[in-house]
Amino acid sequence: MSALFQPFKLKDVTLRNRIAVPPMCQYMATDGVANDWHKVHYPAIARGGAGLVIVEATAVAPEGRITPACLGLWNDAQAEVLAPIAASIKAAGAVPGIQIGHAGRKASANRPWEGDDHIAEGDPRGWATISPSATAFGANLPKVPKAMTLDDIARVRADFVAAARRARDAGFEWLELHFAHGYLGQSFFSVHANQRDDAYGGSLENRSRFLLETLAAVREVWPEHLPLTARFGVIEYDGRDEETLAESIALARNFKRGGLDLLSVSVGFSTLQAKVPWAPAFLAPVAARVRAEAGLPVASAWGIDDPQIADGTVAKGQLDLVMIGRAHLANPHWPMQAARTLGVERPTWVLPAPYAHWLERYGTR
Ligand code: FNR
Ligand code: 536
Repeated sequence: MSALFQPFKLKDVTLRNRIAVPPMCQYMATDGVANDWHKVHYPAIARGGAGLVIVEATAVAPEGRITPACLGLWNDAQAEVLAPIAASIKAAGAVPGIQIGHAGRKASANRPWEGDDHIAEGDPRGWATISPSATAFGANLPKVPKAMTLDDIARVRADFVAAARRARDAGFEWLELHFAHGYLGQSFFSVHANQRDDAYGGSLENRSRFLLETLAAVREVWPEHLPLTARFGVIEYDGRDEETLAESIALARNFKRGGLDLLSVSVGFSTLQAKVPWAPAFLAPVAARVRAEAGLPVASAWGIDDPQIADGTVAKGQLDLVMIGRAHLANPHWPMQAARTLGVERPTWVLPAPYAHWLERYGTR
């Protein structure tokens, strides 16, 4: 029996299998509002059979967008358009999730196919960025952010809470806090971005503070019966990986104590000095270590597009959920095809009766 096609229960939510579509920015929104593209993209992918579909990084505040075309959830008009998208993912048989975040010093950028760099100074499309410290990421992202005041920190925490409340009311059943990829949450944790000398910088406890306080504040409004998760870069591949991993596992334990239900294990991307060992499923053993040592269910992604490899990560107990990103863009029916490849007998786990009935007779190949 395929491990990948076993259901997964977390809190009161049951996924039909272990395949999750990770958040993937579409860079197609206007003023943070979703449109017809998002209305076709998300249900189309959900229709392919994944258990969970997480809507792309959605900014909790205007200055937290990566690009001017990113989604937002800082006003009710944005939530109003996301509600039917959540419903459509659910109608297609997947659990609707959303990732909320703040891009910090990596915000105010051009779309990947329009340069992938910071919007030039003086261009009215850009805006001032904020980060724990006034240190730029560098290279294509040279803009120097403003170091956040304690008021800024309190305000962004409140923005996360307001966005979580809107996500809840819009019908999302799975919330992911974006604390990864060199954006704001990751930047508080990372010594590459955080040089503060107050309660939010320095020691591991202080560098964890923004993330744990934000989790605690969101936990207050996110329903107890629904999964509250985070994506976090546990490793930078910057040469001090054992130290970073030990700190990350300590943070993961605190996340668990703070009511987090699952950690999506990713890479920090906080420094240009990183040497990421790209290879199929290279992060799975790292995620497995976090899973074992922190005692939290984990999801992970990166370079998993082979059904056997995906199945193996679950069968070996490395991952609870396998995130299949770019392969879903190439083939929205990746899960259906994977089921066939892995010899899963009846595809009815994904097919609603009007399809299943006819395919039983017509054959599915
Ligand atoms: C991403 N990724 C990403 N990650 C995240 O946490 N939030 C996001 O909004 C995005 N956006 C995004 C857009 C696009 C176009 C890509 C390709 C990637 C990272 C993504 O979730 C995933 O981790 C990676 O793509 C690696 O998985 P795959 O693609 O190798 O399966
Ligand atoms: C993956 N990406 C993550 C994004 C958007 C763009 C691409 C996100 O989390 N919103 C990535 C991040 C850093 C380096 C390489 C790839």
